[in-house]
Amino acid sequence: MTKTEIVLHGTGLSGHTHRVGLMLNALGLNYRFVDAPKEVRAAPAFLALNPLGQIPVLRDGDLTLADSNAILVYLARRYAPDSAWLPQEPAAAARVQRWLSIAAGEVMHGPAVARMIALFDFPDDPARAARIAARVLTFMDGHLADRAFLAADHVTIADLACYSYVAHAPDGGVDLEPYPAVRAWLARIEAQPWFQPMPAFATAKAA
Ligand SMILES: N[C@@H](CCC(=O)N[C@@H](CS)C(=O)NCC(=O)O)C(=O)O
Repeated sequence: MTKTEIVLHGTGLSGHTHRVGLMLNALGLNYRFVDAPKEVRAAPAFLALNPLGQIPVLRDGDLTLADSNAILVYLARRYAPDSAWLPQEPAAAARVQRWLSIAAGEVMHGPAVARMIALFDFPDDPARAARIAARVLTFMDGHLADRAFLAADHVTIADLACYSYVAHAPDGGVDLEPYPAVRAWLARIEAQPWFQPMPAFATAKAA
């Protein structure tokens, strides 16, 4: 890679990768996508980038950064420092951080794990994932009943962090029908000019 190139290592069916791809699109940044399925992630070259063996990994010149939410924070601060993607004001920043934590906690262990079990034979408890999904979606639906976006009155990295696995909850058998405010929020994200969908389950089963 060249000194100035941005490279995103991920897979087309990874929601963690998708949120980073959305942010790169939103910021208008050119990048090269490198496919990193299971066997690539287990190889020494990839483990040198992220010893946890997880995607996504972002490389930006000399910087190598793992963890999707950490990457969102980096991109917002590095390429849009005065923008609303990640506010500076303490309470507003904390509201964004709360949803990054929910993305890594309840959204991961609920809808994301339900999808991983259904699509990739991930060894986990489907009933537990369904329970956590119902809990977080009920909370999100109430929260979004009188709000357009999760952490502010405009899109922030909190929305990107939560979008992909909530939108693809039905892949894991989690019905979004009971959550109208969540569905309206998904539609608002999908209406953004930088939005690109994550490939649907039908396209492959290889993440
Ligand atoms: N906290 C990490 C989690 C990333 C993650 O779980 N990635 C999955 C693919 S979507 C992965 O690489 N799993 C392989 C593994 O954990 O061994 C992040 O937000 O980037």
